[in-house]
Amino acid sequence: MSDTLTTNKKLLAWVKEVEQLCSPDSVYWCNGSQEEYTMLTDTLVKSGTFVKLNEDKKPNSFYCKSDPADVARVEDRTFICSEKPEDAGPTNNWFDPKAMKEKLNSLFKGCMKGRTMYVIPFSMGPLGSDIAYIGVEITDSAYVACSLRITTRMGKKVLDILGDGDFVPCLHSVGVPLKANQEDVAWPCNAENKYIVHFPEEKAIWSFGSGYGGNALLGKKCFALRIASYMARQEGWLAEHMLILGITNPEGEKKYMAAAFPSACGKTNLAMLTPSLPDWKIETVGDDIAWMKFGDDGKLYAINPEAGFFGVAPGTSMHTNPNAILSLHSNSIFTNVALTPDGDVWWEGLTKEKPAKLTNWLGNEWTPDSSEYAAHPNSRFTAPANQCPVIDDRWEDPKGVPISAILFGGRRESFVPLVYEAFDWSHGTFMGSIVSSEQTAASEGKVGNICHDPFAMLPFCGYNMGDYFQHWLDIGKKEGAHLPKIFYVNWFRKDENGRFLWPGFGENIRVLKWIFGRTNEAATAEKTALGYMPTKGAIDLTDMDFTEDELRKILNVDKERWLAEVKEIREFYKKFENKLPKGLTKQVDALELRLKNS
Ligand code: GTP
Ligand code: SPV
Ligand code: MN
Repeated sequence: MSDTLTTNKKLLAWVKEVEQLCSPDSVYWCNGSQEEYTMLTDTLVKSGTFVKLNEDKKPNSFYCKSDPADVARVEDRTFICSEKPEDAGPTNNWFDPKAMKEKLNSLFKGCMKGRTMYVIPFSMGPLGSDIAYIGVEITDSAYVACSLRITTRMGKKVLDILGDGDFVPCLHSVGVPLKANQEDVAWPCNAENKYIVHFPEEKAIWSFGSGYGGNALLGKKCFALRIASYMARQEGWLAEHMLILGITNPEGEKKYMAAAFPSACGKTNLAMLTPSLPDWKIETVGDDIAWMKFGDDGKLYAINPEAGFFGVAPGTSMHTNPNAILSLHSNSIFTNVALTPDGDVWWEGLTKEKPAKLTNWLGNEWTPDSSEYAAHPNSRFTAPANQCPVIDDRWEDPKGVPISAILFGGRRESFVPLVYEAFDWSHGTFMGSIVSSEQTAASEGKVGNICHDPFAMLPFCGYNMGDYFQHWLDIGKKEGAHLPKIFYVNWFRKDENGRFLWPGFGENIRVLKWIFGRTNEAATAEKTALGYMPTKGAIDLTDMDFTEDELRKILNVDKERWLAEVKEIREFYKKFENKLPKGLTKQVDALELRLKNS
C-alpha cells in the first residue's frame, strides 16, 4: 500500500519527517491483509527470526527467540517526560522533554539504515467506536508489525476511519542500523541503549533499542495504559491494567467484572477460567487492559482496547487454562518458549511429563536433566482474541460492558486473605492503593521481592500516582454514579513447605460466586477490620477436597501482621508527599483503629 491511500496531513508529514530522521532503505505502509502477513512472516523466516511451526501441530504459527538481553519490560529505562517533574511523580522516571527530544533525535538519526520502515495504523478498541482511539506505529521491526496484526485492529480500514482526524504517533526502532552488506542478526536490539519514552502532554511515544512486548508493541502498555491513563484523568474515565470477564450463574443471570493484578499474577487465567462449579459460566472480554467510561445510566462500561492476547506461557496448560491453549492452536506467535523436535512448542507446566529433548529458548539442547529453563519465565504467546472458545458475545460492543465488581490482588504468600470486600468506593480505592506483590519475570529485575504495585499500575501510570489516587476517589464522587463493588483477592498463599494453600485456577470460581452474590445481596458477609468477609459456609466448597477449616486459615485476619502492614503503608505513602489524598490517610487511620479494636 502506498501513502496515496491517506490524505491525512499530520500523518503524511510525520512519516516524511521520520523517514528523513531515520534513513530507512524503504518505507512500507501496512494494509493488514493476509497476503501482507504472509509476506512479513516469510521475510522473518528467511532472516532466521521466525521458525515456522509444524502445520499439523500449530497451523500458520511461528516460533521466535529474542536476544537474551531483551526478554521483558525495562522499567528503569521507561520515562515520563512531562513538562514538570511533579507531573510524573515519585514512581516514574522523569526526564525533561526538550533534553529527551535532543537525546532521542541523536539516537534515531540514521537508526533504520539498511532496514524497511513499516507504517502501521492501528485502532485501540473496536473500529469506529466512540471509545476507541487511533495510533500509528512506525517501526523497523517486522516482528512488531506481525504482532500488532494479532493484538490490534490494524491496516487500511484504520486509515479509512482516521480520515483527517488525530492519532497518537508511536515511533519505534530496534536501534541497530545496518551498514552496506552487513548481515542482520535474528533478533536485533540495542541492549545498552533502551529508551521507552512518553510525552503525555503531547500524546507521543518514542521507543528505542528493544523489540520485546511492552517495550515495542506501543499500542499496549505505552498507549493504552500510560498515555491513556493521562487522557482518562483529563476526561473523567479510567484506563486500567485489568481483565474483563462475563460471569453467568446457573439461573442465567449475567454480570461483568474487571480485575487488576500485577504482571504475571493471573489476569489471563481468571479472564478465561473454566469453572469447577457446575452450570456457572465465564466468558472473556479482555485479559490485560480495560478502558472504563460512565454510561448514561451512571454505570461504568468497559471495553478491551486490544484484539489479541500477549500471554505468559509457563504454567499455561489444558489443566490450568484450557481456553488459552485452545486460543493459541493456530495463527499465533511464540516468543522465548522451547521448540520440540517435531516443530511444536513447549514450556514449563504445559504437560506433566517433560519432553525427552528440546531446543530451549537460548537455542541450547535441553533434556529434563538440564539446569536451564526450557522456556524463559516471561516467554509469551501472541494469539487472536477471537480464537478464544469463551470469547464474550459483547467483547467488541462499542458501548462496552457494565461492570458490577472490581477486584484487586497480587501474589502474597502470607497473611493477605483469600478475599475481602470494601466498605465503599473510597475504601476500595484504598485497597487498590495498597496492592503489593512478589516481583515476577514480566519486568527485568529481581524476581520474588515484595513490592508495592498500587492498582497493578505502578509501571503503567502516565502521571503522578498521587494524582491518580485522587482521580479514583473523584470517580467515586460523580453524581448519579452506580459504582461497582470493590474486592481484594489473593490466590497465592503458601504453607511452610512453599506449596500453594488454595488450588486456584478453575476453583477461583468459588470466590467469584461469592463476589457475584455480594453484588445482588445473595451472599452473606461479616464485618472485619479489613472489610466484609465471607461468613461460615458462604463460600461454596461443594465437591472440593478443601475443608471449611482450611478455608478459615486463608481467610484469617492476622491483627499483629496487619498492624505491621499499616506501618509499611504509611511509609510507602510518604513518597507522595503533598500529592497523597487526605482521603487515603483517613483510610489508613481507620484501618489501624479497626485493627486495634478488633
Ligand atoms: P501479564 O500478561 O503479565 O499482565 O500477566 P497476567 O496477570 O495475565 O498473568 P497470567 O494469567 O498469565 O498468570 C501468570 C502466571 O500465574 C502463570 O504461570 C499462571 O499459571 C499463574 N497463575 C494464574 N492464576 C493462578 C492461580 O489461581 N493460582 C496459581 N497458583 N497460579 C496462577
Ligand atoms: C505485562 O508485563 O503486564 C504484560 C506483558 O502484559 S508486556 O506487554 O510485555 O508488558
Ligand atoms: Mn499486563
